[in-house]
This record gives sequence, C-alpha cells and structure tokens, in this order.
Amino acid sequence: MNHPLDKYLRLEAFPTIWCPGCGNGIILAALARALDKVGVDLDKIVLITGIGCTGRMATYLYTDNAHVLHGRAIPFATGVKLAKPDLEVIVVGGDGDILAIGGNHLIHAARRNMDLIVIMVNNQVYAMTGGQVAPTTPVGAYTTTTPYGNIMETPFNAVKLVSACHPNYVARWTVAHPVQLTMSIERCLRKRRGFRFIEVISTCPTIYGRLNKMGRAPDMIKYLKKVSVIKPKALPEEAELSPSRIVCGVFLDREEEGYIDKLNKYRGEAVVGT
Ligand SMILES: Cc1ncc(C[n+]2csc(CCOP(=O)(O)OP(=O)(O)O)c2C)c(N)n1
Ligand code: SF4
Repeated sequence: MNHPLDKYLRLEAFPTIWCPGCGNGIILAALARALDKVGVDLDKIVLITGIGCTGRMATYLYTDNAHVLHGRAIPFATGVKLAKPDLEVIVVGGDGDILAIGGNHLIHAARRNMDLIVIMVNNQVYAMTGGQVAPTTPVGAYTTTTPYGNIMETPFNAVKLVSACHPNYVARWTVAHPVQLTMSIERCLRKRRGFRFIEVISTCPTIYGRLNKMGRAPDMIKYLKKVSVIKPKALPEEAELSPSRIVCGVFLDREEEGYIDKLNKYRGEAVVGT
C-alpha cells in the first residue's frame, strides 16, 4: 500500500543511513508534509545539502538535489538561486555544516536576505565523524573531543546570531514539535522571498545521547518536550537555549525585499513571486 507522502521520497534509496531514533527522519517527514500542504511543483524545488548525517537528506527527498562539499551548501545554493531565480532553493544541514565550517556563509546569506530556506539541524555534535565538539555543544556536555565536558567554549545561539542579520524569517523548534516545524516550513515556502532560517533541535541518541547519558531516543524526545517553552510572539533576544530551557517559536517574520528582488529592480525586471 502506498503512503500519501511516497511521491516526495526517493524510496529506492531506503532504508536511510540514519540510526533508529535519529531526529533526521522527523525532519524529512516534516519537509515532505510541508511540500504536500503547499502543493508545490517538485520540479521547482532544489534541495542542497553538505556533508554529515543530516546532509544525507538530499538522497531521500524526491526533488532536484545536490549533495555538495561540507560547509558549502549555502554558497552552492546561492549560485543556484542566482542562476535560476524561479526555483525555490532549500538548504538542510547539520550545525557543524551550517554554523562551524559554514558559519561565515550563513551570516552573509542572512544579511543579504538571500532568497533561500535554510533548515539547520542542531544535534549539538559532529555526528557523522564520531561525535566531536560542535559550536552548539552546551557548556559541560561530553563529546569525544571533550572527555571532561565542554569546559572551554560558549555555544552559539543560532537564532540570535541570524536574527541580528535581519533576514525575513527566523524560527526554532525541536523534533518533539513536528506539527509546528511543518507549519514553519510551509510558511517559509509560501513567503517565497528573502532569507528564511529554521533551527531544529534534534536527537542523536547514538552519539550525543549516549555520551551524555540521556537514555534512548524516546527519553530524549521526552526531555525535549520537558525543557521546551513555546513563546508565540517572542523577540530574538528571548530565544534562550540551554540544556534546561529551549525557547521555541517564530522570532522574525518580515516581508522585506529579498536579494533577487533588489537585483531585478536594479535591472528593471519583475520581482520574485509576483
Ligand atoms: C571540508 C571538510 N572538512 C571536514 C570534513 C569532515 N566532516 C564530515 S561531516 C563533518 C561534521 C558533521 O557534523 P554536522 O555538520 O553537525 O552534521 P551531523 O553529522 O551532526 O548531522 C565533518 C567535520 C569534510 N567532509 N569536509
Ligand atoms: S549518528 Fe546521530 S545524527 Fe547520525 S544518524 Fe545516528 S543518531 Fe542520527
């Protein structure tokens, strides 16, 4: 029997490489559901991912995809958007991919209000390479490169960082909020213009969860539910993120001109999505 979302998935590549209980499956399903709700033409969607467990998303979504160099998904996506402005270009990547090696690309794409949707999966660790410390690893957390806990480095708060660049949309959810995540992706798809960023706090039971004695995948989901607070109209400065409190919600939702709008205006052409 076929599932209604089958047409969005590259089923011949299944089963996925992801471990049982990995949050990536929830995020892939949210993406497929949002595409379905908006009813987009799949030929108009391009998914760009870098390297990492999360980066494998490009293998499984049945859109036109590119699985590119680690950290370079955003510049690659920018090139695609500039060459083919009528396409909706989506980037999905891990926190290492998007915020460590790719951190510079993230802030510059956000300040340009580049017409991209970026979904950053924050599992607090470099998972694919064995669990090294990431720029999102909480203070005190154990990774393979912080065997005494992360005592040295303050993690980024991606929502605050990206919001400071004034893009069109910034939200944060966890994999314990699949409905809200789907609605956020749907909103980003309908907006069409500008830089739209969603951080998803995810579960990596195999590495991060095990090293930090967080139990099995269901325990990690229960933990995320317990520490999350949804603030419907929160300001970016209220986007607290710590092991004891994760503020979720939509922090920015603006309708400013995107990069392509400005480019077309300069060239005297029509704006995106009109
Ligand atoms: C240029 C380059 N540097 C380093 C690597 C090694 N590498 C592969 S994935 C990865 C990090 C994975 O972490 P993240 O991006 O957070 O994704 P996750 O696996 O956690 O989903 C690294 C450092 C690489 N493939 N290419
Ligand atoms: S190692 Fe972690 S992030 Fe990678 S697939 Fe397994 S659970 Fe997911």
